[in-house]
Parts: sequence; C-alpha cells; structure tokens
Amino acid sequence: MRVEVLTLFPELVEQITKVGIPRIAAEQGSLQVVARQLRDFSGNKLRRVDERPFGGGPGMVMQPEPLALAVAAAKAACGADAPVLMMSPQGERFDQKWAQRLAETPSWIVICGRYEGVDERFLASEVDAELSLGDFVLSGGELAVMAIIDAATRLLPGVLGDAASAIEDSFSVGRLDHPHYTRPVNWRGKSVPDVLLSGDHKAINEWRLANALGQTWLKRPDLLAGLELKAAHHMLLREYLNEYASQWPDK
Ligand code: 9D3
Repeated sequence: MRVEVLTLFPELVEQITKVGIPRIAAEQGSLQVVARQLRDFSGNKLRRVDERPFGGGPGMVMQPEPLALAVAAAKAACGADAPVLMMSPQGERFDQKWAQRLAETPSWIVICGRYEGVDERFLASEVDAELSLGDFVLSGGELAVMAIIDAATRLLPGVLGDAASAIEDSFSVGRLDHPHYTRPVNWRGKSVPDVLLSGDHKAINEWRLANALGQTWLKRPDLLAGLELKAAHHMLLREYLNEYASQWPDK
C-alpha cells in the first residue's frame, strides 16, 4: 500500500512509519508513505498556500493551484487512477469498512487541510471523497491521516505477525471487546473470573463472547443494533444480562 500525503507538516506525517505496526509494515515493504510539502507547489517566494476568503470573515483558505499541482505530482509518482481523498471535518465518518477499502487500494492520495478550509473549486474538481474521524475539532488533517493509515495497515496481508489477531479483529468489529486479565491471580485482594483459570477453552470462549455482547449492550447499544446475532449469541447475551441484573438490581 502506497500513500501519498499532501501536507504542510510532512515531518509529522512521516512519524507514522517510525513506530509500532506501521514501522514493521514499512520495513517489510508492505507500506510506503510519501509526504509532500504543499509549500513546494506555492509558486511564490514566501511559499504561501493560503489566502483571505472572498466574502470576508475570519481565517484563511487554502488556494486551489498549489493543491492541484501537488495532486498532479502525486499522481505522476503513484498512478493517475489513485483515488484522491481529503481529511476534513465535513467528511464522511471513517470506519472499519473504510479501513478495509483503503487496505485494498494499492495507491491513494490524501490531502491534509489546515486553516479554515480549502477552495471549493479544488474540492469539486479533484477530490473523490472527504473523510472525517468524528465530531470533534482537530487543528488539521495530519493526526487524522496518521490514524487512517494505521487502521488500513493493520489489515494488509502479512502485517500483523499473529494472523489470529487480524482474524479476531475482523470478527469483533461491531461489538466491544471482552475484559482481559493477566498475572497475578490475586491483585490487591481482587481475583480473576474462575472460568479463565479453568483451562476449559469452550467455556472460556463462551464467557468471552457473552461478556463482549453484554458490554456492547450496556455501553454501546447503537453498535448492537447493527449486528445480526445468531440464536446462540442471543442466549449468551440473555444469560449475561440476567446475571448482570441480579448483581445490580437497581440498574
Ligand atoms: C467552524 C469551522 N470549522 C469547521 C468545523 C473550521 C475547521 C476546524 C478544524 C476547519 C478545519 C479544521 C481542521 N480539521 C481537520 O482538518 C480534520 C478533522 C477534524 O477536525 N475532526 C475530525 N476529523 C478530521 S479530519 C480532518
């Protein structure tokens, strides 16, 4: 997967390939991140890429020409058919489905905005999709693009050393994880659920699934609404909730 990032802070975006899973992916050649400095395409001595908004108002707007030249350079390097994405608070919400789509796209180009926004004519003529991480305000698209590169990289074949974790991740999308415990068995007077120490893997898997479904029901009912649960899952969830109700009768 090759990602061309057009940004005012290429040295920040490049950090994504310096740690963790994306570093391993970059070292094995599965991930390539090329971050281009938008100022290199400004065409003026001061290397400016922003201007005051027509119509007045606060803040600055990114000019279309440097962006279009940077996109052309990226396309020349990675192919004219690479989709052009823009990180933007106005974008479609990024999710695991988008991560999957990006992981299956060999080359893609992303623009990180700064300032108040980007000239609308550039958006309309050059950008295929706008992506947002959610309804909160960042200072620019750089941290957002690092997040989506990370999410897509985990899905590349051969990147997660333990193939089981990738498969587990994909099964668990749409529901929360189950609780985890590690040594010691007794920590500050608190023990670990007996079933996890039993060595009975069928019982352990059932406990984990019941807890994952139950936690999703309690903390993210919106997620659970989007899952089609098997009959067996319904039963596990009902058992979990009965147990929960008997522990916390007033909730
Ligand atoms: C009221 C005007 N603001 C729009 C919501 C201006 C504005 C704020 C923040 C314009 C750009 C930005 C910078 N944010 C991003 O570039 C961004 C972002 C975000 O702020 N939140 C979640 N996802 C993303 S992706 C890119």
